[in-house]
Amino acid sequence: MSKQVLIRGGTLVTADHERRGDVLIEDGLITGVAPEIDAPAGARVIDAGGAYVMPGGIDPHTHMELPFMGTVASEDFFTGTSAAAAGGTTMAIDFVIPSPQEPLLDAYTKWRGWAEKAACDYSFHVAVTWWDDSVHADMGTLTDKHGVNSFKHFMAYKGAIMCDDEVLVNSFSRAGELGAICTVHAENGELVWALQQRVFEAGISGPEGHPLSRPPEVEGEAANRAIRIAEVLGVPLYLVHTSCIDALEAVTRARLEGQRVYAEVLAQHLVIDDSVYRDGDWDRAAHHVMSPPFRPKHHQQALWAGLASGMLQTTATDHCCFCTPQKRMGVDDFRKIPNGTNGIEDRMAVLWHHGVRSGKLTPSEFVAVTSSNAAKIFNIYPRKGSLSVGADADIVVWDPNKHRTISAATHNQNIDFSIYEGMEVVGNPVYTLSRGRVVYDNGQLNTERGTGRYVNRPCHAPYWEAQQLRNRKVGAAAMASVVDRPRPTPEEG
Ligand code: URQ
Ligand code: ZN
Ligand code: ZN
Repeated sequence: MSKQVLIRGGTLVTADHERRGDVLIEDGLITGVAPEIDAPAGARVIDAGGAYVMPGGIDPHTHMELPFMGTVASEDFFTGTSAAAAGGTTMAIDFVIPSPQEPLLDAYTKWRGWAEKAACDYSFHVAVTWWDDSVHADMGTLTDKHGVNSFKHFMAYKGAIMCDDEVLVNSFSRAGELGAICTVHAENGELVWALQQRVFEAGISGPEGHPLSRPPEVEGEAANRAIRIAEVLGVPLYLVHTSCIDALEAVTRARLEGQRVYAEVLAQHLVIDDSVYRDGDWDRAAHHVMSPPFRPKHHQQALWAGLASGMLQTTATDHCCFCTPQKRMGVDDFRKIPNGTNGIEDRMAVLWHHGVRSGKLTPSEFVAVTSSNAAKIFNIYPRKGSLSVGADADIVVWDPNKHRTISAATHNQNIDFSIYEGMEVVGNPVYTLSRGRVVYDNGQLNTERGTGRYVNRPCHAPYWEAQQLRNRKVGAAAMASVVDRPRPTPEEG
């Protein structure tokens, strides 16, 4: 297979601008970007006339083969990264999720083993699900030796992987020392637990009970709490799957005050609403059981505005697949339905169709929110998320007029349903390249087990020192206001 590829005659789109041009790829890297490049002898030439040439998508939130709620997600690292390629995504940032008391390094090693079968590049956020001195130490080893620069915290899932405030404060502080970023699943797990009991005891056992136990206020409270804890500790924060106005308001307030808060929205929360829980079909409603749940439709307009305005910086899928028989584990009790949906193959097309074709996003903004912003936040730009010379040749050739009707009957995801079943999307990939390999070739999936590589993500040390400096100033000013405060005389009382 040729080690050289020339992508010719397309419109090159980066997060900054669009221009006509050619891209030359050699040995997995971009070696030339120019208005016109002559094809080297023996190079494969891809005609991109009439198409967009963009950085491959980066999905910063996936869960391949996750052991969760008594079962294991049906999508593994090979099938999931293959489906990603079919949809124009060339990198997934997945999650190592240690069980409480499980050493972080043991869990990390386990997940690295699972991911060796991947067909596109990948990396890992590492979840902090418990705390003691060994966790403190392992976080340091993971940043220093294993290229981890982000630590996840689940504020929901009481009795399983939920963090209380003590863990949040310890872990956020440690991440701050290391120059790593903290990410959170922001739902108040105590409220969810209490509401689940009340809904179930009121006689509601079906999937329609799921959203009733996790209203937007439950997400808004946790989002604001995480933001405030990060503010006081002076650490950057990233909220995953921001699904509602309540959480978006907390993010917006913080960002407008200059706090370094990033936020992600899932493609599905932008286009699917909570009516899916009420259409009477148990399986279909259970297919949509994920957390945070799908929301009343009016939240979508705010999320699109958040994305267009820059208050939300990234899009993801939270791809965490459980087939219908697995969902039926909760047939008598919605609290037992494994939480998660598909989406890695559809994110880019859903965002193009509903975002770019509707005028909400420009092609450059599309590239920013599907690839470049995630690369910048998680410190792998411009190696990933760009069309720069020297970058990995992770590229998607995008036909803005290619039609597809999304269906489980034709998708590549290893799951027996699709939350987007029947959705018509115009704008789809024609070619996807993963470090120069044509892994999706005009409709033909050409992925190979094990060709994906683990991507090290260095910490943001330089920017972090500035944050610490600010924090020390804030701290010193606060102390001064207490220590130097004029003391009332005994007479004044
Ligand atoms: O909460 C998550 O992000 C994981 C466990 C996937 N499931 C979900 O419902 N979002
Ligand atoms: Zn989550
Ligand atoms: Zn998740």
